[in-house]
Amino acid sequence: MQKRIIRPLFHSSASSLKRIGGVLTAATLALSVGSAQATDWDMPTPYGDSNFHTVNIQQFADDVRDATDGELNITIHSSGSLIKHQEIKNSVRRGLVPIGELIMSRLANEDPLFEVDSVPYLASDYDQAWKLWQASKDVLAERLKRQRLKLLFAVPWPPQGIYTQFAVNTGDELKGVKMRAYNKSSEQLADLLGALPTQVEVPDIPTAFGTGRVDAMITSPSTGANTRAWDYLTHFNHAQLWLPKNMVVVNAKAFDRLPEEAQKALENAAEVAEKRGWEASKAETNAKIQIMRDNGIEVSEPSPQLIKHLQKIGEAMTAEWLNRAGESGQELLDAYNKQ
Ligand code: PCA
Repeated sequence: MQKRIIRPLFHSSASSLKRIGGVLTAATLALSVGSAQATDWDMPTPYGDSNFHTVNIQQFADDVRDATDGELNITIHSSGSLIKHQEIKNSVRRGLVPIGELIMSRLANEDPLFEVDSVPYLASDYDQAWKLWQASKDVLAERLKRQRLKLLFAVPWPPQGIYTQFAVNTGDELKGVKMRAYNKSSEQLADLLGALPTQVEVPDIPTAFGTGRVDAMITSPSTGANTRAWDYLTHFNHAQLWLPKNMVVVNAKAFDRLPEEAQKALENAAEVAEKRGWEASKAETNAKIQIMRDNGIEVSEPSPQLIKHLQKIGEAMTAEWLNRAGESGQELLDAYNKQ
C-alpha cells in the first residue's frame, strides 16, 4: 500500500504514467526485480490505507500473489496517490494501469445504470443492496465490457447518512448549508434539500472543512470516522439513504495476456474478496458509529418528519433516474423487484 516500484512494462511509458498521475515522482520509478515471467500490476484506489475497502483489496492482492507463487504481483496505490479518482476508470480502459478501484456511481454521467445503487431508499440495507447487486451485475459487467473492462467484484460502503454541525429534525435545517458531495446523487440530494453541494474527494475532506469550503457532508460512518468527523462536526444522522459500491475493474487485454492459471487465481481471489468485503462492510457500520460516539459525535436515527422529507426526495430522484435510464433502467428495477 505504498508507493513502490512502477514497472513500465504494461503498455505506455513511465512518463505517461507520470503525466496522468501528476503525483508520481521519478524516484518511484525503478526496475523491478523478480522472476523473468513475473507480472507487476499497479492498482490505484482513491481511498486511504486504513479504509476497509483498501484493507480488503490489499488482502485480494496478497491472495493473488500467493495463489500464483509470486507470478502476479499487485501493488496497491491508495488515496489517489498514483491516479486521481476521476481518472482511474479511463486509465484502466486505456491500459495506463491494468487494474483499479473506483466508486461505481462515478460513472453516472456516462451511463445512469451505474448509479442505481445511489438512488435514495431504493436499496438502503444490506439485504436489499445484495439483491440490487444480483439484479444489476450482469448488465453493468456488459456495459463495462463494451469499454474492454472486466468487472471483477464490487463491495458496498455502509449506509449513507448526514453529518452536520447542528441537529437535523426535518431536513429544512440544511437549506443554504455548504454540503460536501461525492457523486451525482449526493449532489442532487443536497440540491433538493436546498443545500449547496460541492464535490470533494475523501482525502480532501479535512481541508475542505478546515477552510470552510463545506459545513456538512453525506457519507458513511466509515468515511466519517476515517476522516475524524469529530474535529469539525457534531452530529451524525444515520439516515441510511443508500449503499454505494466500489468496484474493481481490469483492462480486458491485460487480463487476456495472463497465463490461464493467473486468470483463474485472479477470478477466485475476486470472488473471495467480494464476500469478505460485504461482511467487512456490515461489521464496519456499527463499529464506526461507536467510534464516532466515543469521540463525542451525537448520533441519531432520522425522525419521522425527516424520513418523510427524504422519501419524497427519493421518489422524485427515482422517477428522474428512471427517465434517464430508460428501458434498461426499468428492466433492472423489474429484476430487482423480482428478487
Ligand atoms: N465514502 C465515500 C463514498 C461513500 C462513502 O461512504 C465518500 O464519502 O466519498
